[in-house]
Amino acid sequence: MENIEALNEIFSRGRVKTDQADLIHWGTDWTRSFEVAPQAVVFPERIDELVALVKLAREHSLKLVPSGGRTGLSGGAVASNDEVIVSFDRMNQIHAFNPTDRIVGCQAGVITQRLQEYAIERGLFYPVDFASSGSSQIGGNIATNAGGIKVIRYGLTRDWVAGLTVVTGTGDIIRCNRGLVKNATGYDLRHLFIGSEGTLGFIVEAEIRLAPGPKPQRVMVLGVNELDDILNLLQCFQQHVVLTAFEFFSELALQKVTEKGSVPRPFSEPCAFYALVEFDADADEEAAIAFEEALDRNWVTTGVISQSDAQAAALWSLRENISESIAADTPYKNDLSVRISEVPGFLSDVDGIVNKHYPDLDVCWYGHIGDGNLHLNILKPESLTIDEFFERCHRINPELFSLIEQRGGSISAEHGVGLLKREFLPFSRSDAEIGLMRGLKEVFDPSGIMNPGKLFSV
Ligand code: 2HG
Ligand code: ZN
Repeated sequence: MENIEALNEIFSRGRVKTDQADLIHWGTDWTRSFEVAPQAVVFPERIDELVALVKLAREHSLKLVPSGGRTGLSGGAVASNDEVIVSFDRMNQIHAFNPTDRIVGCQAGVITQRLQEYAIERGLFYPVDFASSGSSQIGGNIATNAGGIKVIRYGLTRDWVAGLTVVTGTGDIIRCNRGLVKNATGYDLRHLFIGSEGTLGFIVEAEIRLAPGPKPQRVMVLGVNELDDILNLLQCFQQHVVLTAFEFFSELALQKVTEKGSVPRPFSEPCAFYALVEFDADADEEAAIAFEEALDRNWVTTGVISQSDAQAAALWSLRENISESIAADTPYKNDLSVRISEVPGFLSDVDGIVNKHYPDLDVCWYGHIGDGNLHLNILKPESLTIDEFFERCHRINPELFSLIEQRGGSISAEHGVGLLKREFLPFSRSDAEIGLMRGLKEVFDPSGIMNPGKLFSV
């Protein structure tokens, strides 16, 4: 009660919520599988309020969970232990744009899609894109270094962050890099905060660089019968065309999307896998050559090419709607990555594990395979409870993650570690690295108030 009164003093005008429905709403993300038990949600509008909140939290041992669009898939924004959730919903302004620098200044709560539209209105492009861009917030994207569907050409969120303003767990406000292209003045703290999952402080504002407006795009969906051929196809296309995207998905993933009725199959012939390829429309001829070559080598069996933006969008829906279409199956999510050159061996490793451990379960394969990133979703059968099912998947993880470790890969390519993957972090980071990460946390957040329990256990 005392805490709530103190919070009400900082966040006047009803910006503290404690109703159970609000706690559940703001205290969870798209994982939906963790217990949610925060004590309050607050809605800052200014940086000085966050500084005051950090001070209060340090004095009263309050734990703070930064919260954006809550579209995360690893429990990074879940509040399950009496925390105060700090929602950025009211810090959602774009406040600066400089066409010479091509930099937008915005608050952390700006919705990703709004930033994309803002760029397009100025003839420019914010190229980080994914299915949840209509509700995810830029601060959350930065906190997980979000990737998405155009990484093969444009890179990750990290590549577009030119400056960051953060409030650390010590209550200091720091402005990192300030939009500079060149800045050789020692440690670039901006990059520590990118991907830090809210464990070092609050990302409150960002300076985001924009790309030149893209050329019109063309999309192909191709049928592939063998897993191995997906990589052959990637190389074949890359020899002829600069790709904007190279995605893949399995027949089960396609069935899950088309069952919902809003998009038809790309062609009637069912294939084991499908590749979605996107490139500049003026490279049509080169793409046709790549397609012919792939047909000759039996790497593809059939394909379609978009003839309009509407068709391109429909083909994209086949890939982008997968995550939502399988949500009702309570999937256990794996977000794995290896170097591109390791992908063929890695896919066969994963295939072995799936056949050995999940012969009785539906396994949905898809992902950004052009970046070496596989989203392997195991679907929960009705016969198992969520706990039984997750326990079974967790038991198999060490074997799967050992293979990732041997190939020098990552147990979380783009979704983050959060609560879901924290016990498996040592498969991707050495003891020495984790020790240093903990040391950095101690420096930026000596009282342990910032998103405790995420990334590593406390
Ligand atoms: C995607 O690529 C998202 O669609 C979600 O990263 C992946 O649901 C998933 O596992
Ligand atoms: Zn993804």
